[in-house]
Amino acid sequence: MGTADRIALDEDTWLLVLTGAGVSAESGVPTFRDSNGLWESHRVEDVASPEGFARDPLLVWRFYGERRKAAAGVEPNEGHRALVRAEKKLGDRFLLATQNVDGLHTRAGSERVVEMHGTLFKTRCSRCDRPPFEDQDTYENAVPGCGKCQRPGSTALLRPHIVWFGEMLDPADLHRIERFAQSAASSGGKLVFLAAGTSGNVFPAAGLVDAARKLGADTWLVNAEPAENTRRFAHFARGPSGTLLPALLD
Ligand code: BV8
Repeated sequence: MGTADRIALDEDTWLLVLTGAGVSAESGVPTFRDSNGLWESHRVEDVASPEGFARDPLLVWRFYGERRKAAAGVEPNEGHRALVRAEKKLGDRFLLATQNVDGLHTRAGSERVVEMHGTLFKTRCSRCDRPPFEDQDTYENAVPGCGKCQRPGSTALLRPHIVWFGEMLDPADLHRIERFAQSAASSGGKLVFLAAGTSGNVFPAAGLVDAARKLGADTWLVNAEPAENTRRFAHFARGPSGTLLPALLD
C-alpha cells in the first residue's frame, strides 16, 4: 500500500472516480452502515428490492420519501467540490461514477457523472416504458399509480427511479464507464482509479477496481475505515473525504 500524498493531474492523466455513501456523510446524509432511524428497523434489501416493493409498496415509498426530504435539505461538501475542480481541470479525461442517489455531485457542479444506482429525484412506472420524470413528492399516505398505462382494474404503481438489489444496472451506464477506462488505456496516458466513501460491498461497483487494475491503472481508496476490498488498491488514504479529496486532488 503506497503512501504517496497526492494524485498528479497532468496533461496525460485520466481520472475515473467511484463514490459511495461516505462522500455524502459530511453533508449529513446517513450512510448504509452507520445509518439510523428507518434503516435500522429494515434490512436495506427489504426496502431497496423489487420483492420488498411488491410486498409493501407504501413502506418502500415511505423509505424513499424520507430520503427525498432529507436529501433536499443538505448541501454538497468539500469532497464534492474537490471533484468538481478535478473535472474542470481534466475535462473529458475525467469521469465520475457514483453509487449515490442523493444528487449532491450534480448540485456541487459535477457534469460528467454516471448515477449507477439511479436517483432519488426521479419516479417511473413499474410497468410501462414512460420515461422517468423529475419528482419531489414523498407519498407518505398513498402509493401513486401510473396515469398513462391505467387499465380498468389494474393500476400500475409508480416507483422510485432507483436500481434495487437484484436489479440490473443500466447497460448504457456500464458501457460508458468501460469505454472511458479503455480510451484512457489506449491513449497511452495514465489511468488513475480513485474510489471514495465506499465500503466495497456492493457489486458491480465494487468490482471496478479490478477492471481498472487490468487496464494498468494506479488505484487509490479514500475511506474513513478499511473497505471490503481495500487490498485491491495500491494506495489507501484513511480519513474523511471532505478533507482528503481536496488534499489529494488540488
Ligand atoms: C446486480 C440503491 C444482479 C438503493 C443500491 C456479486 C457478488 C456478491 C453479490 C452480488 C454480486 N452481483 C450482484 C450481487 C447482488 C447485489 C450485491 O452486490 N449485494 C451485496 C450486498 C453483497 N448487487 C446487486 O443486486 C446489483 N444488481 O448485480 O444485478 C443481476 C445480475 C444478472 C441478472 C439480474 C440481476 C444492484 C446493486 C445496486 C443496489 N442499489 N442503491 C438505495 O440507495 O436506496 S446499493 C446501495 O449500497 C447504495 O448505492 C450505496 O451507495 C451502496 C452502499 O454502499 P456504499 O456506498 O459503499 O455505502 P456504505 O454505507 O456501505 O459505505 C460507506 C463507506 O463510507 C463506509 O466504508 C464508511 O467507512 C465510509 N465513510 C463514512 N463516512 C465517511 C466515509 N469515508 C470517507 N469520508 C467520510 N466522511
